[in-house]
Amino acid sequence: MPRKIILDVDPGHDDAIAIVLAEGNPEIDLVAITSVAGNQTLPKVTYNAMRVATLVGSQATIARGAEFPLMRKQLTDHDIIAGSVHGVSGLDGPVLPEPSMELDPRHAAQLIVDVVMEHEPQEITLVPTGPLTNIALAMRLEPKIVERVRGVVLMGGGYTQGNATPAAEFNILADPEAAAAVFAAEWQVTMVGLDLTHQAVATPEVKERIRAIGTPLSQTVAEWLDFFGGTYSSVWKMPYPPIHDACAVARVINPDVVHVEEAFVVVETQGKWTYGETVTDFLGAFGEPFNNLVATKLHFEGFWDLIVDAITRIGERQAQQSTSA
Ligand code: PIR
Ligand code: CA
Repeated sequence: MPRKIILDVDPGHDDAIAIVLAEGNPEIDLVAITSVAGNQTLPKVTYNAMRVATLVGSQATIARGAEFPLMRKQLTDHDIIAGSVHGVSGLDGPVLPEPSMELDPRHAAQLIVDVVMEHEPQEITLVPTGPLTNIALAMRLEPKIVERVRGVVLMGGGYTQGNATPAAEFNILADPEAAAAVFAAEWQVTMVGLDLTHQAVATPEVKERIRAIGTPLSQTVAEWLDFFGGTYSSVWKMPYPPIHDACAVARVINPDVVHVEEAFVVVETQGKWTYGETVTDFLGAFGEPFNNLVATKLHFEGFWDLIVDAITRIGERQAQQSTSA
């Protein structure tokens, strides 16, 4: 039985690749896609989510979520909105199809609640790859979702580094109070943070493998990697771009690809210099119960095999549909 997930995203090049992976992998049933302001404004990321869903022929229900963080001021283009990383559209690069579906009329938080409550206990896994505003809102709207979901496997945080500040990763800093609530709740949160995702880099060999698939989708993904790689090397001085968000989906598909360790994780919401830091205690120094799984080691080849396989399968599906049409 494929694992049913809700992807909560702010696309974003790596969010887009997370959607491709979720849609193309047979172990995943992508039930819904929800949008949240993060890498770009809510209208832009919602539009991007719909365009990517159209590109891959997704049947997922799509809903628009939170426009602003719960408490803090929204990060602006100056300190983020990752205009510098993802471009003005949030997903600059190749031309994408216009959305072929309608948005669900519900708010993302309501859709998350409805989907979780309509399914059996432990059937739905939440996979957030943007700020955690929608997830926090959904928890407050219907606290029963906390024990009903199978877990939350999120891209965000880090235990040795930040990227938005020296201490804080972007998705957490974008809405630290929402993140604090999500980490503190009594569900199993798997933190797939920067220490893990910085291992998931698109090297020239990887890009060549993807281009060689030779489908329109593989070309689009390769161009995303080119764009993201360009901004990563100019803004971050990193030679190759890390495909953060796809790592969370990969963890759900195959736990062996993303190794985790138990820890206590808490989000700092008071610190002047450390606001948004995911403080991670692997050794029990705080004497708190280990409430989280924290991703530490990526199986690099296994990860890219999953991506290549997903792109290939979507291509085969689309080729079949165009010959039978
Ligand atoms: C990536 C992101 C934000 C800023 C940079 N520099 C790079 C987005 C990604 O979509 C991912 O979810 C997370 N935030 C990584 O910090
Ligand atoms: Ca993201």
